[in-house]
Amino acid sequence: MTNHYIDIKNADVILIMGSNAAEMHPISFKWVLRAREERGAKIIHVDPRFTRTSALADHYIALRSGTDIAFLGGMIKYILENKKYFEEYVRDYTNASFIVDEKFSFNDGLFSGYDPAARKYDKSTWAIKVDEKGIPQKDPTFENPRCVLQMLKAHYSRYDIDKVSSITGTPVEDLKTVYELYASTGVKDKAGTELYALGWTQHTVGVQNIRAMSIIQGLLGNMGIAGGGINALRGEPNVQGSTDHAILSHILPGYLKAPVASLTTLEEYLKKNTPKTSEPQSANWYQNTPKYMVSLLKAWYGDKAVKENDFGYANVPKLDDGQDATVLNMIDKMYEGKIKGFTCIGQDPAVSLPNANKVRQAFTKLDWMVHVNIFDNETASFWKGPGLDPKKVKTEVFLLPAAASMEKEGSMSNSGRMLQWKYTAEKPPGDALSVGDILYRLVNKLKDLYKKEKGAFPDPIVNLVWNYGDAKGHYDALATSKAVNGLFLEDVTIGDKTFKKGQCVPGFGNLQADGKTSCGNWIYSGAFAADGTNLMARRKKDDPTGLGLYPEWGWAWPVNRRILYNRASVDKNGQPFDPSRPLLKWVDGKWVGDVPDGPWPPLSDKEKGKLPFIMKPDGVASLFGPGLADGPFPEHYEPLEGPLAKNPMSSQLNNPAIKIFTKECDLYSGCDPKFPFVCTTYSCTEHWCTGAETRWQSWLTEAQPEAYVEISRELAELRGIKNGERVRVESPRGKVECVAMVTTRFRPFQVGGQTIHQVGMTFNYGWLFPKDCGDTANLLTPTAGDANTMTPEYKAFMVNVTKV
Ligand SMILES: Nc1nc2c(c(=O)[nH]1)N[C@H]1C(S)=C(S)[C@@H](COP(=O)(O)OP(=O)(O)OC[C@H]3O[C@@H](n4cnc5c(=O)[nH]c(N)nc54)[C@H](O)[C@@H]3O)O[C@H]1N2
Ligand SMILES: Nc1nc2c(c(=O)[nH]1)N[C@H]1C(S)=C(S)[C@@H](COP(=O)(O)OP(=O)(O)OC[C@H]3O[C@@H](n4cnc5c(=O)[nH]c(N)nc54)[C@H](O)[C@@H]3O)O[C@H]1N2
Ligand SMILES: [Mo]
Repeated sequence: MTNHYIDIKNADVILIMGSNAAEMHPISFKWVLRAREERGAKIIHVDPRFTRTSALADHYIALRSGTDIAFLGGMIKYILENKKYFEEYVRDYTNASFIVDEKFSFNDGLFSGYDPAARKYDKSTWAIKVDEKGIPQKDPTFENPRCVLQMLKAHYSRYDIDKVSSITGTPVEDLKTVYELYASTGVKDKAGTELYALGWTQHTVGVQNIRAMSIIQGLLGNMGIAGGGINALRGEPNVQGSTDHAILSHILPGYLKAPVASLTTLEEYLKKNTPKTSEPQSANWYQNTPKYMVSLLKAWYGDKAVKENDFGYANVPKLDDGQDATVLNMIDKMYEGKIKGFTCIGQDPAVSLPNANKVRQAFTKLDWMVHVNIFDNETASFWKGPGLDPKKVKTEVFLLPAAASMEKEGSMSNSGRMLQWKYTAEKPPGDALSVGDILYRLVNKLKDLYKKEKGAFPDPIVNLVWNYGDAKGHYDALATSKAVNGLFLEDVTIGDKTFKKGQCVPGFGNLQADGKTSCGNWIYSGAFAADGTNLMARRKKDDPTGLGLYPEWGWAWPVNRRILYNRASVDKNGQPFDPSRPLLKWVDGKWVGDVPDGPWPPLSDKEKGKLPFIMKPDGVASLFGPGLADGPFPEHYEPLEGPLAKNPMSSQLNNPAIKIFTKECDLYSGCDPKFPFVCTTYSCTEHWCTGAETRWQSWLTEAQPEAYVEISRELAELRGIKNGERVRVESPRGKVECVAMVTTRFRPFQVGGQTIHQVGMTFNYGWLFPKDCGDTANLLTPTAGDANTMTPEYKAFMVNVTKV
């Protein structure tokens, strides 16, 4: 979230699109309702299915799965053509006035630079024109037809409301309602927020869904303000923490880029990954990358990391150039037999990953699997699953009993980037250990082994700092957190302050690029005060701004800033655009309110003032965003499997930049009459994700006992299916037998003159337990992912539904 949970109460219009917030994120929804109670906020829910979120919204608006860019493209057109945008903000704080390079073009669904053989773009023409000093050329009058605002207008002029309606299946009147209501926040004294989750991310155009909304929020001046922002409601407990700490293959902790093989020295890595700017008033925060990277290497390799050996950079595993090591590719390689061992901690991928038949087959190619869990599940027991003969599966599985979350101490990071310290409530049962303890012991064993046997390249293991144990040899969460926060390795004087060796680094502004500090994750630096006080454990309820920032409750990254980009909430003189919601204010030479996004004075100070979007090299929000794999402007493409044979927007049916998998089990139906219905998947209130945790609870399985498919009354009639009857749901990749839930929650869509039916299933069930509860919807879903992140397209694919 750019903002945080409590801040939702400050919004005037709340657009929930891509999430079932009431059922999946009840904490966020409490503040949604508070906004309506306290300030009369309007709530809009845009979702193909009517849910408990819809039931409490002022406007429930239906759209066909996978058509959000068309919906939002129409909104961008509406905002631009009716001049609903916040002009001052757009001119000064976004790249709307920047001039786009002449070589950039867009034609019939393709941006310039497309290579059809590689299914990739050469992005060199997606550029802003710069002057001889390297500063972006601008036209603040917006008259130049090549300025971003005009290019945006031209691109979205194609998204007229009738066409949008014929793609999304949303009635024109409903589109108008949303466009008018949401665009009403493009003024100084109104704030609009957006809440999304998987309804947006789980598509082959997932990132561009979010980009489309970022453009809208930029145009309306809704970024960096109280009650605004783009707010990803994160899923698993601490999934925010897991991404911050890089439990992902393309980044290092704190979102530093993962090194690739061709960058063989630290100097090359830093040169490639430290952005430069010529914009005089840009803070270009990532210019500090060397301080963060060197401090990270010091945290990992300690005394063994010295300038002479590149601070141990050679020890860091490297991706091959261009390699994508995300999960769909990992399973694909496993399926090929190229991966021998698999460590699976707190997951049930046999149920949660797409094309589950492929995943389960892939597991049979492994020599071993280590599974760390609090229960057995379909992954740990895959070898005795449906269709497999245990005698023929060679994989050896080790199931290690883990402590559950309430049985261990540590920090949890919520969606609002807030870290809260929690304590052990109960000892783990039997031999169960926390995952921290398991990893701590495992690496110690590995170190012993490498010390003894050496091996081809022992340094990364042998030299790793691994002092995370307490006196009794147990994993110590507090000591680990301090290492993450960062420590002074020598006495260091910064400005008028001297820090002693061994003290905690009180914020990333103090990190050094010369090896005098260590820090396991720069964005978490400051979670401890210099004297070692754990700020994540704070529980003070003061709220000086009245906006719900509660600055002394827990600690939020970065540097306890509660709302990102908050310098965009003030004008060039540092005065709040909306004095009734003053998030930040420049008073007598200092900032009052939230922790400002950088200490500098307001922008009107031509010498020291900085632009508000400090993480961007040019200091402003990107309406033209050249960084993504699939285009600088979001464009509507149909899902990889959709009901239309032709994309009404262009000749490109699907996102041209996605990877197509080609194993024999990677079957795609295209627009095939054998699979006529759109299917989407989701979770339910009563279960958690795969259900591997919740299906063991008798009261939850009583409430939601077995797999079901939700179908509309119209479809039920068409297929002669009655509520409660058993049906077969089938895709080219598999089938699931389950109960039909005939409901008005789904309604057919009118799309391009045809009636399109959509159905929905949860992915909460597996064959293991309870007996005969059915199996996962992921037996149906395709191995297909977003062009940028590879997040699977779980939310839109094609099926058939027949009575058993
Ligand atoms: N009770 C409970 N709570 C949970 C979870 C759980 O399993 N159970 N899971 C947690 C996790 S890990 C996560 S990631 C979050 C997920 O949180 P959400 O993303 O809110 O959860 P989903 O159930 O996937 O619901 C997403 C909604 O998107 C809709 N949708 C489908 N396709 C589209 C589309 O193309 N466009 C739009 N606009 N909407 C679409 C679906 O109908 C559904 O209502 O929830 C978390 N909270
Ligand atoms: N079709 C479809 N598929 C989806 C989605 C969808 O919307 N549709 N959503 C996707 C999303 S957003 C997510 S997050 C994934 C979730 O997919 P998974 O992460 O595979 O599923 P979970 O059910 O959350 O698995 C949690 C496992 O962790 C175990 N566990 C619980 N607590 C602890 C603990 O303290 N320690 C350890 N070691 N183990 C523990 C549980 O017993 C369970 O086996 O599914 C994805 N798959
Ligand atoms: Mo999730």
